Amino acid sequence: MSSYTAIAHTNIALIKYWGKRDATYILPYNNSLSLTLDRFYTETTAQVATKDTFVLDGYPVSGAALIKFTNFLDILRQYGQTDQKLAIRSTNHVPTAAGLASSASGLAALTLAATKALNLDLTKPELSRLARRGSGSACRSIYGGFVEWQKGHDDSDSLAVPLATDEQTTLDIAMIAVVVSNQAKKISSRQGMSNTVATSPFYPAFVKSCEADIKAMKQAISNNDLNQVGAIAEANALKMHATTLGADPPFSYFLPETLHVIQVVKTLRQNGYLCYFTMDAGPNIKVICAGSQSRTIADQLKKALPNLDLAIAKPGPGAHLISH
Ligand code: 2P0
Repeated sequence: MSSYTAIAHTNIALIKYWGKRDATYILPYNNSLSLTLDRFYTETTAQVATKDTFVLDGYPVSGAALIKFTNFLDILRQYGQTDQKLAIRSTNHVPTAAGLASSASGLAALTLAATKALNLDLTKPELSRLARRGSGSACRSIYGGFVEWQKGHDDSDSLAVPLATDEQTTLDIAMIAVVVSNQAKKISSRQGMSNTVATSPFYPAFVKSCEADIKAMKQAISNNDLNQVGAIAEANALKMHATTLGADPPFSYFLPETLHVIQVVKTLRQNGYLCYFTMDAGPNIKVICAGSQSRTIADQLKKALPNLDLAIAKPGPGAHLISH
């Protein structure tokens, strides 16, 4: 029986997805916009089998995690009108010390490999819609470069669209992951966003501001204006994190060291280096800078933060098959 191996790369949002208006179908409140990265990816192999099995990073998955996984396969099977079971092996090529989540690359690679093994030949928009059902941000990892997740009206049109048709960006951009902690976070992004939507009075203001931020970000990207891209992304991330302080009970993903790294980025900026930061549902910082300056800026960061791990990433490709 043929097996199919797919690769999908992780993505980091410049305009954040933070909240679902429909948790079953994973429909977001606002459009989000991300950059797919070359450095971090998931490789997943799928093959028809007598029962569903899932081996993640060399270890068989069982219990609640296996049920979550088979529930997602059921969505793919329902779409393809098939009841075939699948054996899946998945490996995350995200350095363990990178402190980056792998759900976006993981679910995107799984969607492509599994649908191929189920004998479905889907278009990218179809793959994006289905990947979204596994994890919202995964719909963006179907494409490379800059990608917008359009919130849509319902399941049929909530999907990602690349900003450039060839998925290439002319903007010279890189992201440097600065690892403050690689411990699993106490509040998952799924739980964190759901508490925020339900209780934070700041949440509607965040959603409203994302509309303007998306527009301004698209303009900045098409103008190749990295300064604007960084400034808008940094402000949008801080607005997202501000919503968590208004939640009941309040929470924050910041650690003391997070603020220290932010201060270092701001000082570098004052010293003439073009760099901004963004952060997701965890304490780590991603520094946005020009690709051509990324080594210099990483050296400066390392000088100021000698104990923290850094990893430089550039724009990466969309999900693709590597063998079958
Ligand atoms: C993002 N995050 O836009 C935002 C910013 C975290 C902070 O997408 O519940 O793992 O599976 O849809 O996609 C992380 O959320 O959440 C995320 P689910 P997901 O990248």
